Amino acid sequence: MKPYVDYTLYLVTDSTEAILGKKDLVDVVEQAVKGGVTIVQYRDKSSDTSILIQTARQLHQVCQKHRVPLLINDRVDVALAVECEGVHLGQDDMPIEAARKLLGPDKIIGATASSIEEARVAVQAGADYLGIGTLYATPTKKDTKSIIGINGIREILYDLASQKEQAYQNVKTVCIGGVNASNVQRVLFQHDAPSGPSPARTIDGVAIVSAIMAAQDPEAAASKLRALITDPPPFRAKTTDPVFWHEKQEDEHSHIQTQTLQAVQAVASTSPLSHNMTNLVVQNLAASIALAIGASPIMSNNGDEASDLAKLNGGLVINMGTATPDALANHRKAIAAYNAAGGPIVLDPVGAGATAARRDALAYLLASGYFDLIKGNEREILQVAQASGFKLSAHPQQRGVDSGAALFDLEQRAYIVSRVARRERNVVLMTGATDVISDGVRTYAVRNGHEYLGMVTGSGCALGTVLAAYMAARQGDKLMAAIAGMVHYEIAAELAASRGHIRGPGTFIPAFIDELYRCRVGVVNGDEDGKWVPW
Ligand code: 3NM
Ligand code: MG
Repeated sequence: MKPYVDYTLYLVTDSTEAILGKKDLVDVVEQAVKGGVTIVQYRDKSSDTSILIQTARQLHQVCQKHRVPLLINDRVDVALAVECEGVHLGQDDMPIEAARKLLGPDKIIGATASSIEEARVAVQAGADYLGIGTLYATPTKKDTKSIIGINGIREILYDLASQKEQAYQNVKTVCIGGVNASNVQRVLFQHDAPSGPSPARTIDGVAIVSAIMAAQDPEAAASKLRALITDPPPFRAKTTDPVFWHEKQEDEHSHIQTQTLQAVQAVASTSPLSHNMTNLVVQNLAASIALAIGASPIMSNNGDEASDLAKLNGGLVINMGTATPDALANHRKAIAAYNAAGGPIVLDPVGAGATAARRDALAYLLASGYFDLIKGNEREILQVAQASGFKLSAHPQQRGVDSGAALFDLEQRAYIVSRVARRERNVVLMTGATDVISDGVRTYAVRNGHEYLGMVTGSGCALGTVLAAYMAARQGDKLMAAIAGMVHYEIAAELAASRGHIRGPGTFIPAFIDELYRCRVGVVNGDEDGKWVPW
């Protein structure tokens, strides 16, 4: 019978000095297994056969002691010689069918797959598991065929899930390439996303070389990775499930209204930090707006202070307005800090599609961490959709490409927004005359607001500032928190614009800040004067 294999934390060894250093391979593997590695692959591309067999024997003893399976990379003969649990075969190695004949039905045979086609072929040939990659570029393997990212891995998982044959459902999967303690939780979280119409399929584990093999203390490194894999990620919503209005036996409208009023109060009473990494032009307005809603703004583009700021239970806005290499390096540090602390991050992909540099910046940021909310106008969100691997060609024809006119009708926009949110497993907001917001399950159109907002520099960026504060103050239902922030913002704009003395966007700005403030105070005090009804 085939042994049961736990693929959760899959260690691939490396004997090169660059990674192993002066440490002893067998020692390192034993420590790693003690730390929580669940399966080991001995990978050695350069040693002679006699050394391979000798080392494999020692490794097998260690693995057997800890009841962890040992596989050999490439060398079926070595696996046969030491009678370990199986092999891992790359695309250039022995074909799976041939290896199966030599090893028999009970041995584990894994295969590398970088594409849907390779995955299908390996499953048909009888692979027990697939090592899918390369996820991220990694110095450990420089001859990688293709860097496929989260999207590439998702596509393969999705294809497996949509096949009817049982073999596709049974095959196990691990991803490989550049996985380490700073990204493992996000990688797993985003592979969990139900990205297609068929049932979701999750990944069974992560395969790791350098984050364990190169560590000073391989046991500690393995045990930290194991804990990160097991623990819920800090950025997961703090309640288990979104609260649905029908469960509360309320109508939807009044549920959102109640949630919004509670959220306004939560922001006012906790004064959450809204940490903005944004461009000079909008800093002043964004800070004043944050103060008006009762949040506590800080404008800091220095990635090195993000880890201290992330401890203050606030939210972060990453505004791509100035996507220089310097700024991006700072963004990456801050993203890691907030993801680790669980503080919400709002991504504002300003001008995402406008230049090649901005498209690259968007891809870089999306690979840098988990964003709780991505907000942008129609073109920006379309760019995010593309970067997220969402195939727009599968959707109805665009209507036109004129200036600010909507490219898609409302229903199409709602579809795109909800699918991107599902893929990214977050909240996506597409702003416009009608805003569309979704968490992949619930999708809403918000019709509040005023055209003057579009004539004020930085009003879109400042909405990000507000949303980060709202999501920090209300960490349970992220979608409702974001809707509350939007509603506060847009209703204040309506109230401001309707004042008698407003002549245009210039006089509108101070009135808008006043109304943001008055709405907040009104809700907190229950004043007649400041009363406003969301929606
Ligand atoms: N195979 P690290 S990537 C051995 O894509 C290997 O098939 C890959 O090393 C593939 O965990 C890789 O240090 C190296 O990034 C992964
Ligand atoms: Mg190989």
